[in-house]
Amino acid sequence: MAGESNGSAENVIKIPKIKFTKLFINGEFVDSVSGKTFETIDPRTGEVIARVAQGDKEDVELAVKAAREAFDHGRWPRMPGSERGRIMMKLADLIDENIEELAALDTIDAGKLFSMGKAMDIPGVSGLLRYFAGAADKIHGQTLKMANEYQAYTLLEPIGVVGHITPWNFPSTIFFLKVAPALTAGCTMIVKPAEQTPLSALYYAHLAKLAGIPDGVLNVVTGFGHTAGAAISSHMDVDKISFTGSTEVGRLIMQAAATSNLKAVSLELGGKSPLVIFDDADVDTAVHLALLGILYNKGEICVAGSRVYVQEGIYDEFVKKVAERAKTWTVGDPFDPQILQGPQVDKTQFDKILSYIEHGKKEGATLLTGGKRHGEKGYYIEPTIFTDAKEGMKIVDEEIFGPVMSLMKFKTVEEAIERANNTRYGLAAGIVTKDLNLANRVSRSIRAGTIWINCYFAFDPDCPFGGYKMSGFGRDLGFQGLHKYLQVKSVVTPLHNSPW
Ligand code: TXE
Repeated sequence: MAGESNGSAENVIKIPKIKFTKLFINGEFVDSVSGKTFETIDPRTGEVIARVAQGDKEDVELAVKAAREAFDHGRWPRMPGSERGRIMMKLADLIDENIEELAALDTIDAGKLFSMGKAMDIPGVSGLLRYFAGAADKIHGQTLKMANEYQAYTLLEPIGVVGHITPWNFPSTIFFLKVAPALTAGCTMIVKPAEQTPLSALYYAHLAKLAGIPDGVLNVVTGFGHTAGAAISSHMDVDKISFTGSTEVGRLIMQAAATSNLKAVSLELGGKSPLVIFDDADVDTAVHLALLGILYNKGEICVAGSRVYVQEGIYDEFVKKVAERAKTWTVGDPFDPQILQGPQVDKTQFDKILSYIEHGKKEGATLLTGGKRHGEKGYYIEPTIFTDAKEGMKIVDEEIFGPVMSLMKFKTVEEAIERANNTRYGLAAGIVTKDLNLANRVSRSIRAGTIWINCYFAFDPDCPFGGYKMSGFGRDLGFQGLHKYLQVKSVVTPLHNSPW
């Protein structure tokens, strides 16, 4: 597999040789203590790409020790912010020099579109690094005029050793959503990437070393969640966990934090985001946003617009057009530039999605498009749209994390708001209307961390992102994303001789 080429004659893409498969601890690539490895699979074929070191508790122990030493005695937290920023800029440049190889790694590991990786994901992470690098020398506290003849200032200090536990749907983006601000803050860290997609994280560790990030600051322990992940979240010397993944595991992580050292926790969890389309919307635009909202990254995105509510006046036209457009949506090899949707990440996710589709049929929803696997090899699923869906059905209430849209009709604005909020999740929502007053009113009424009006998936390093309700708490991106890796120290001095 490694070193092969792929794609049409005029667009030949070199599948990268896999260079990094070991744990990265204290600036070195090392085998796991047990010597065990696990397979990472190419979802286009189900074949093994490489065997990767399987980190466990003992390896986490070594990584935490290295990170602790680097935090307690090392240069990184103590160097001027401008110097940290300079090194992060260098890392961003190195990423830009390796865009194709990094994008290809995420394509073979996660089934992501190579074209998107090259144009968006990988340039996005170097942009993210530059955004946070620019903030590294602008971390300020406050001066406080206290009563009673004292004054105080606050220092913003790095929170310490951070454990980042990341999922497989955006292996590069989520790695840097967490690592970039934590580096800016002066933290040291252990990253445990998802077992499905360990390859790009190890490559980033290599680039971090080349950029000059000191040994021990950034450690990557590949392995499974219930072993390596659990060892990080219950570790007494880890000061904070930043997690993106399922709500179920988010709960386990909070429990582990509570029963160990009460480490700080931030969680970005699942979603079941509504897209609400009003009668005055341009139907073609609405169809485009609805399809993008559910099919982008094959629906494996926590903010997927999986519940689409369309007002009754345009419902029939919308249904007709969305079905026509979905049938032209191309599914196939994610290296092919003509393809819009690659394979689901792995067999587990593939089976999970197909089983939700079966539930949808059994529960009385009507299949408008799709509904089965695409092709005979790999984990491809047809873009699937259900009509006659309603709350109470599993396909409407639960996160599917696949290319499956539930389409529902509504009459009034109040009904739309109530149904949009009828979920345990609160990550994002979309609104499509030309009426600004209506858009503003509805956006204030929906309990979700991000509201997109007449757009979808509009992210920016400066725009905070995170959940309400059971979609978690804490924000990635923006200054809020930085502040979760900082803690506040108040330093108090008397204005005159202290009475104490
Ligand atoms: O997630 P897990 P899975 C949702 C989505 C998906 C479902 C299951 O609905 O179908 O979750 O996916 C690590 N202690 N999301 O099973 O298990 C694990 O190794 C510590 C939404 O892959 O939550 C991986 O690194 N860590 C989501 C990470 O947690 C543990 C993205 C995520 O895996 C652990 C992914 C444990 N006990 C899935 N168990 C989003 N919010 O974008 C697992 N992990």
